[in-house]
Amino acid sequence: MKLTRRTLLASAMLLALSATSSAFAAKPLVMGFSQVGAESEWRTANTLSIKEAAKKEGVTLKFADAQQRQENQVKAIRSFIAQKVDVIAFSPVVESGWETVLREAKAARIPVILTDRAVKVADPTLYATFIGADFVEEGRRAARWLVERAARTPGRNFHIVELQGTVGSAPAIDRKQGFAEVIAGNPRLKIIRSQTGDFTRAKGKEVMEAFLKAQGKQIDVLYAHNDDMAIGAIQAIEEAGLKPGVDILVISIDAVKGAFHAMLAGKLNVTVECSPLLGPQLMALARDVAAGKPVPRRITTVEGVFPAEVAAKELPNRKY
Ligand code: GYE
Repeated sequence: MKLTRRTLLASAMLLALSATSSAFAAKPLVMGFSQVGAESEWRTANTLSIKEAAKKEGVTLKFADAQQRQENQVKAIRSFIAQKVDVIAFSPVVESGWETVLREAKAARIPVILTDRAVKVADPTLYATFIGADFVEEGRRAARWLVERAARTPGRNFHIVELQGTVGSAPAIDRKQGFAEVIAGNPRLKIIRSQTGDFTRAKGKEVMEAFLKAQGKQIDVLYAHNDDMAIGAIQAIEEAGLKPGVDILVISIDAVKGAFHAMLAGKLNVTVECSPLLGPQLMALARDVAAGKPVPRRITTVEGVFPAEVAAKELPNRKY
């Protein structure tokens, strides 16, 4: 073949074309994600955010729901390792007991990203990064609202009952700690009962019923580690013939739409925000981690506090 300018140009174009198409044909990133469960409105929004972001970013997502059980998460992670996924991400139901399976992922050279909840491990190289909220600060914010509220009625004592999240989970441990830290300085604020409601409405209601039976009219404040438990407890308070939000102040965390509706009905006094919309950031991080790029060790989500007074104005802006 005679090499004319034309044939040269045509073959150059062909080459360029095959280069781009092979780039397009590049294997999509495969992520194994082990989710805690479907225990709350927050979790539903979180799952949706992850699934939508994966779709949008062309990430092949292998999604497993652990139904709030650590052993199911360990099984899921082992199966992701066996399937040789590119990245493993998970939201650990509890903080401890992850060393063995994380070492297995490391041995298989599969990077791990923690989302939402943290783990306690001695070896920091067992995961690449953690993206989620500062739960201790959320607990502090909840308590600060109460401290301000109590300042309006000098001399009055506030007996608090606490509905804790899942035993051993990072948000339950940290939200308890942050709240306790702030009320410690105020002798008028005292926790008289504290028990887990496992982050669900049903359990929140059940435990609140028990609190009301045991403590009756002595309860001034309910502090719930999430909105769903608060919403369940609100029902129990009403069934006991009391007015939630008035006879018993109700404070919770997450700021899901259900909490805004409860605030508009005058039954919830304040909710501290915890954003479940981690999907887009997670996918971006996964690409970087899989490409061996350096990423920050900890990415903290930015959040606010919504007292009932701003509920009507804020509700139309809420995305979850
Ligand atoms: O607050 C709760 C959910 O880990 C931050 O888990 C999350 C918590 C959230 O069940 O509603």
